[in-house]
Amino acid sequence: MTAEDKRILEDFTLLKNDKTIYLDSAATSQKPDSVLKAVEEYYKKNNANPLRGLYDLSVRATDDYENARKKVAGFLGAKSAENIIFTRNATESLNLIAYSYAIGTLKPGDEIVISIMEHHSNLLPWQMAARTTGATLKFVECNENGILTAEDLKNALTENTKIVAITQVSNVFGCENNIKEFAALAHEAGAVFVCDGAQSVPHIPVNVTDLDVDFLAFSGHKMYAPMGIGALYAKYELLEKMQPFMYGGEMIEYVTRESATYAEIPHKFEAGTVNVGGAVGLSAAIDYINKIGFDTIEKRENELSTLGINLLKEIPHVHILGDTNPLNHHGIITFTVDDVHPHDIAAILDSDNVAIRAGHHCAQPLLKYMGVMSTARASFALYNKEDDVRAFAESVSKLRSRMGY
Ligand code: 7TS
Repeated sequence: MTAEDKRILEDFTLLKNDKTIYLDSAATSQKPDSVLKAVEEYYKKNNANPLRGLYDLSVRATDDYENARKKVAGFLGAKSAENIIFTRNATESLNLIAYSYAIGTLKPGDEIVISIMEHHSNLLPWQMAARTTGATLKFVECNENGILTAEDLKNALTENTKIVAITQVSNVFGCENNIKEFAALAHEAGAVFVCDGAQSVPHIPVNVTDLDVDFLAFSGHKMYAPMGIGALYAKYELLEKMQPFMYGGEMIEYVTRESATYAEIPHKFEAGTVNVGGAVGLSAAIDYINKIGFDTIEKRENELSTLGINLLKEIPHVHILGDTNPLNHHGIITFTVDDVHPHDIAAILDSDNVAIRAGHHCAQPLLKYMGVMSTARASFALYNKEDDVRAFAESVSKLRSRMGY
């Protein structure tokens, strides 16, 4: 363990104390103590129902919540805090776009274009929107290494394309799509561009203004924040056209028996009592990322991906999905082993305390397209170290013999 490994591990009590070699950060990350402390401090010092109270404690809770919104806006390079809507997670953010934007704007004959590598959360909302409006859902396919080209996207776009929704980093391949170029193509075709940032925002600097995306969805829990908090970035002129997603308290201005006027953007899209503790935790997670710096995060994750891929390549009967370039994996290695079911891979690795994911990774159409039913996936974050990757590869190397081959 290097001095830097040790220093970073000090920040994560669970990892320091637990025997688990945690390689499932694409599912959810572990949380640094600074995030846990910020949430605890909020509940110990400032907890009240925000946004409606006229007393000091509620004003403090409101300030915590709105400061977290400003922090997210700054982190993503958004023009204003009004561009940020707090949600539970990326899934809710994507559903918000589908319900509040897509359903209100799409007509029969319109087209929604997504890629074959989308997580179900960036697929099912569009299936629903297409079903509801009579629009058509179209897929752009990637090559066998998970590469999606601008040319492929361009060929799928027509004058009927109204929404293009694509992930920035695939949760299966770990590869990064050229979102800036894709968004420009969508705009040329007269469509809005939705970016699923669930797997990118935790790992690379993402600037929504530079990328010129219309919407970006992400989850806090994959980026060192608590579960139950996420956000949607949206351009203001689009938010102005959108209907509320959910209706009830906190999102209204004035209510009569028959009708209501709604609160200003962004509160119009945040019905019910909001998750202040989560927002405070997300804000602390952003502070933590900024303190470490994306340079360090990317460097460590790239080193771990490179080591993992190089070690796995040496093991007979192991097949790695995705780009042959380890630098295009963003801490994700998805693989299969001949004759061993991914669930057995995960169970055997677990007996060596190595925690990985096995299954379809909520990307069933992609796995079908790739001709596999199920795969195993190791995913790394800042707190992983070379020893973790070596233990993982060692365990994988013994899999087949332990299965009796
Ligand atoms: N989009 C992508 C690209 C994802 O990887 C995930 C979650 C989501 C959206 C949904 O995020 P949520 O926080 O709303 O659930 N991906 C995974 C995964 O790969 N393993 O577990 C969850």
